[in-house]
Amino acid sequence: MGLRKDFLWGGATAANQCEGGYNKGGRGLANVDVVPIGEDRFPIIAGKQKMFDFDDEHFYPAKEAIDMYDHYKEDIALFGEMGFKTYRLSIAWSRIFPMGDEAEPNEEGLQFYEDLFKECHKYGIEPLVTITHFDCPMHLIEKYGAWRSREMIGFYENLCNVIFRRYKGLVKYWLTFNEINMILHAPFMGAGLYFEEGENEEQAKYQAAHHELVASAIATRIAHEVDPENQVGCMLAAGHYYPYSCKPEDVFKAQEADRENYFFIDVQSRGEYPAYALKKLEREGVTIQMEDGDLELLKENTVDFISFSYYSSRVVSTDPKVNETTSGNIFASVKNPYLEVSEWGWQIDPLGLRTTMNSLYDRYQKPLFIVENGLGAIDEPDENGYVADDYRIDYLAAHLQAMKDAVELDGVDLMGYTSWGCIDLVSAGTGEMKKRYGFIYVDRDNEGNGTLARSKKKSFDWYKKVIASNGEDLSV
Ligand code: P53
Repeated sequence: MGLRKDFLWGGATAANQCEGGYNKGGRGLANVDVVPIGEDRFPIIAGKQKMFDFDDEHFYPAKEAIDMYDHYKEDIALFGEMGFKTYRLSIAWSRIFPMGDEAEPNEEGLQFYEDLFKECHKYGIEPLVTITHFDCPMHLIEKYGAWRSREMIGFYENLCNVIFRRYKGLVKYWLTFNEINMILHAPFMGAGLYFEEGENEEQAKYQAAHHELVASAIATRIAHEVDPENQVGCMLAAGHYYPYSCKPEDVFKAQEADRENYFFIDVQSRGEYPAYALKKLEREGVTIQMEDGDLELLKENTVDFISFSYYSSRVVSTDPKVNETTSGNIFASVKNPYLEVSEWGWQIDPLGLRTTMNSLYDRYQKPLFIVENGLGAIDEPDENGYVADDYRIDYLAAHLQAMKDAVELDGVDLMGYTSWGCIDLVSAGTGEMKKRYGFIYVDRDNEGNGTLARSKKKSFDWYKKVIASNGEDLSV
């Protein structure tokens, strides 16, 4: 028993949260560059407040981030030292196509990732590549309105054609859209959507979602054509919804809340729009414009595996008196009285991971891949940059135990586990550096001060031992 012999242990990052070098190597400007830290961040990522370029009043953490653009060799060496079998990263679209709609790609951007992938292979690390992790070239937003436009499908297809061919033999695991359901919760960050006054937001979001779903199916088709070795996954911001009580209305509301997110994966994995979604969209007056052939494309090009992020379970209630919600999370949730919360108010629920894995496996019966999980916490380094992060080890050990239970006791087929932010990076939700997830500490603060020096935390050696024992030894 136990985990697969070839279990893919590793860590995950996203280009915009770690690379920096926002204008290096011919890279173009993207939505993720212009989201600042501070109180305006949320309305901006939600598409309610317009920020299409830098201004002088704000600090934009993604511009330099942790400068992995210039440190990737050192960072990948540290991943290798921990024994990573895989490293999940994303490609910055605007490094490959700076505007997004050019005919020819930017060679310097292509070369950057080629070098990076080769560096991974030096250590026996298999890259797991997210094609878009929240990023969209600004030019595509300004000229076409981002994913609300059908033309985006063609631009994304060009990107896929280029990268699948160029990286054939170097990359075989691909994810099409990071947390595709984020389009509903943070539409500017998730899909470049900024809403004009009076626009029907639901209509725009679901139309954009349709374009992403078609683009994802096309990507899957091309990936398989270019190299039969390629395996493509979807990516869901997962987290099972619990009813606050056993009141039937609460139970039904929890099912509806789950379906709002499953909708995307139902299309990507089963290849068709689920009946409940069609009915709901019809009731809400949302009409999705489709073209001939879209439904066939979706049906014929479903994903090979189901990947997802898991940080927390969620709770819903129909009782207006139950209104205490958790803070600090894009996914609003009723507070669960049985759970502890992180310093950012995220509820900590290892068993919820097992429940979530079972729900996904029951529903799709395809291999699962946990591509994000972890604890965002404040670290206090000593003068050598060492952090005794037992709280992080506790969180991860409990989640890995729940993950193993899902595999060993429930029979879920699991390909791998990549913990989020294996090296400290910029938070997507808040733009902070202070919210750290890594095994590797990076000397940089919320204002951009610091030497960018990397140092190992206590969890570094712990995770190395976990990987060496293929998850058998979770002890400190
Ligand atoms: P941060 C919210 C809820 C679930 C997943 O989040 C989320 C978010 C965004 O805040 O996003 C994923 O950095 C995402 C990563 C992100 C990570 O969760 O806000 O894929 O880019 O960094 C953690 O703590």
